[in-house]
Amino acid sequence: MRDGVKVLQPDGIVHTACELCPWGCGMEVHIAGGKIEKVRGDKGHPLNEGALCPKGGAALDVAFSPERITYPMKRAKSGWKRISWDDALDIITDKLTDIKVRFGPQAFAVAIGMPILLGGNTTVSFLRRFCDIYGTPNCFSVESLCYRCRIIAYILTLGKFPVADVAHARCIVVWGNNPQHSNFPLARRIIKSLDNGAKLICIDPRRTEMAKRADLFLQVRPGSDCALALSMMNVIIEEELFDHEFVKERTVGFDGLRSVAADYPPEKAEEITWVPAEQIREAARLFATVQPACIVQGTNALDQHTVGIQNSRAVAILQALTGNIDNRGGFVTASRVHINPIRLPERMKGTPIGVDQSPLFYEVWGRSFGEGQAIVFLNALLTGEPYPVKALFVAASNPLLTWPNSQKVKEAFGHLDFIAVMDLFMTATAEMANLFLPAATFLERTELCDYYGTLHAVPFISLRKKIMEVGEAWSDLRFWFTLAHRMGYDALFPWKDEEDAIRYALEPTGLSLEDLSEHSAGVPFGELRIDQYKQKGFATPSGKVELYSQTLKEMGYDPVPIHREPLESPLEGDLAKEYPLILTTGGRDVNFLHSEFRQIERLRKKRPHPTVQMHSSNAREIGVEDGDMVTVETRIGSIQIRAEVTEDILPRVVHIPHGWKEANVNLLTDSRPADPVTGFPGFKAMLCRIRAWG
Ligand SMILES: Nc1nc2c(c(=O)[nH]1)N[C@H]1C(S)=C(S)[C@@H](COP(=O)(O)OP(=O)(O)OC[C@H]3O[C@@H](n4cnc5c(=O)[nH]c(N)nc54)[C@H](O)[C@@H]3O)O[C@H]1N2
Ligand SMILES: Nc1nc2c(c(=O)[nH]1)N[C@H]1C(S)=C(S)[C@@H](COP(=O)(O)OP(=O)(O)OC[C@H]3O[C@@H](n4cnc5c(=O)[nH]c(N)nc54)[C@H](O)[C@@H]3O)O[C@H]1N2
Ligand code: SF4
Ligand SMILES: [Mo]
Repeated sequence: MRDGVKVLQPDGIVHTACELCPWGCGMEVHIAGGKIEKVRGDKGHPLNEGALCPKGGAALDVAFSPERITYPMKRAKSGWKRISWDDALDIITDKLTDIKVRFGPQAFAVAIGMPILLGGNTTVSFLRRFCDIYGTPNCFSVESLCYRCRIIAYILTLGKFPVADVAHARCIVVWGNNPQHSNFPLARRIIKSLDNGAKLICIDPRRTEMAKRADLFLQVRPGSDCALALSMMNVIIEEELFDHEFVKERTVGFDGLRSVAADYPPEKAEEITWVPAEQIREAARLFATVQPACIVQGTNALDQHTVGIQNSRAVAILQALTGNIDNRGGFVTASRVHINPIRLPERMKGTPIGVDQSPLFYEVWGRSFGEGQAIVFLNALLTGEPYPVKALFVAASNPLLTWPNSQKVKEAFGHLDFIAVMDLFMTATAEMANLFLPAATFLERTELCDYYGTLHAVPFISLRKKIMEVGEAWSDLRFWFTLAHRMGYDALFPWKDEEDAIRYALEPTGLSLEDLSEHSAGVPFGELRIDQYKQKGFATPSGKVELYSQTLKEMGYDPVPIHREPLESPLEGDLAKEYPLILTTGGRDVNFLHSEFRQIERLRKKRPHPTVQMHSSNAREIGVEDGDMVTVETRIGSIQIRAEVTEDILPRVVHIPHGWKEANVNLLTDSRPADPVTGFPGFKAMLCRIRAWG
């Protein structure tokens, strides 16, 4: 243990939920002699059944890292100056008060990162409540580039957001997803099903661990998935393999879909996708005939494209064509606990920045998601339009490395008068800040975790427990509560601490904080909603699955998925003459989360440096060998990075992970909105060129 640690729980084993990535595995924390000794996977937990990934295993290395900053600091003339929490709160309260008077509350914005967005709703919802009361609509988060696209697409198609029930499927399609690295509890469940005889189709430009186990591996060109999905529909419709009764009774727009799919026979799709026509046929037949079947869609690999919404719609449509909706082994939703609403009814005065450009990103049929588009926000900072934004609070995020076009992010942030960052470490973003606030790790906070089960089709609710305090680090929630009280919002923030707030949230559930504390693996809650549509139909305007979307049509978007090339395409225009390679970015590494954990020796030594993965044929062309330094260039920028020469990536495609300060791939990416519906950037299919170093 490091200095300044105060253990708050008695000797023994405390059960909690890991939060070093978005999945919330059950974790045991072993305490002996007043010291935290080790962490282990919780065997009784339905998600991870006793296992932890390397990050989870290194939880104490993270919490006790000597590089963690555990006191507030303000920017001084040279470097940083340690200050007290009282002073830090004074600085930010004065700033917020001043901004509101001089520019209006909308001139204050917040950027929320993954650790608190998915760290349990009791944190992020209270933060948004604070913004509601202060009066700014300008909350942004990584949802501007992650998973909201898929949620919107599934809602537009199915009226809800189901997940793949891999545990009961006989055929599983893993599409743009590398779960051994990005979702280790899911990978375990898929492997279990495969061991029980389920068939596996993998669709990825890289031969991943999962692809190596697949019955069929479709090595697709990045950015062409929509054409592939349409071609699979073409085969399923032509060969009459679809679920006729479901399609007739439960869907609208089949004729429109059929005529679009007719344009994508496998031979034509082969030219677009680079997947052999015969493999497309085989995949379509396998998916439509081995039942039940489900598609596990990566969390962003299909979304960060020109056809982001259409890719996700195509996945939902394939599920519907084969009648794999609300069934075991298909697409299912799980009931979610109904806690007391934390947002205020009169939330969001004014429209967040970016909503005019992407209205569906904000709201679908009155279901509001309540955030602006971060990428458009960058333009607002640079131009002062539609109005000036003066201060930014960065809560658990590192946009300087994780948002597209880092140079532009830096310039845009340079226009701000004031930046506060709440984080565990000194990040690239924090280096630009005026104020640094020390955050608590998940081992240092109490939090309600009510949706991890929903995401995994294993419904349960659990409690993350505060096990210790480290230095002067505060939980994000404690900070927002204290700030609310400082700002005079006591009446609307009546809770004295996290536990008090969670008790309030839990009221309608019939569960108490004590119930949750006692149940090591969380409390199973609710159930999978099997056959739900038979009682309730679908929550779309037509009450049916919308193969053809009138909503999209009326807003000027494609009503049926149609393939459109990426903003930079090897098949259209002249850019490929100068930049002949396709760049996909951000494939996950199980040892890291985005830009995190590079300072954790135990994890770093497993992958000491970033690499650009390229096919041996492309490496040979430029005289590069495995381990050589190369320069990668796009229209946006260039970086130096080590080459990793492999046979496991599609020729002409290269891959670079994100989150590495020493070779930041987002210096190469474009922040133009790629998907017109959501404004998502095109992280997964740009054009680049590579040359040997020197
Ligand atoms: N260890 C770890 N786990 C994480 C994260 C992390 O940073 N580290 N991040 C979390 C978050 S926030 C997210 S969003 C998820 C992301 O999770 P996923 O979206 O599932 O990301 P990956 O697991 O890297 O899988 C993406 C796969 O898609 C492939 N791919 C790239 N471009 C294309 C394309 O155009 N078409 C197709 N079909 N495939 C393509 C890549 O080669 C890669 O194998 O992971 C979560 N889990
Ligand atoms: N090129 C490219 N870029 C990408 C992607 C890609 O695929 N390609 N993927 C995108 C995706 S899907 C996502 S979700 C984003 C993620 O983007 P971010 O959320 O910005 O990613 P992180 O690097 O995880 O930043 C989280 C920060 O929070 C800090 N932190 C950890 N725990 C806590 C806590 O409890 N409280 C506080 N206050 N701070 C904490 C960490 O130290 C870290 O600095 O990246 C995106 N960027
Ligand atoms: S996958 Fe790893 S980091 Fe993510 S919650 Fe589970 S143990 Fe923690
Ligand atoms: Mo993400």
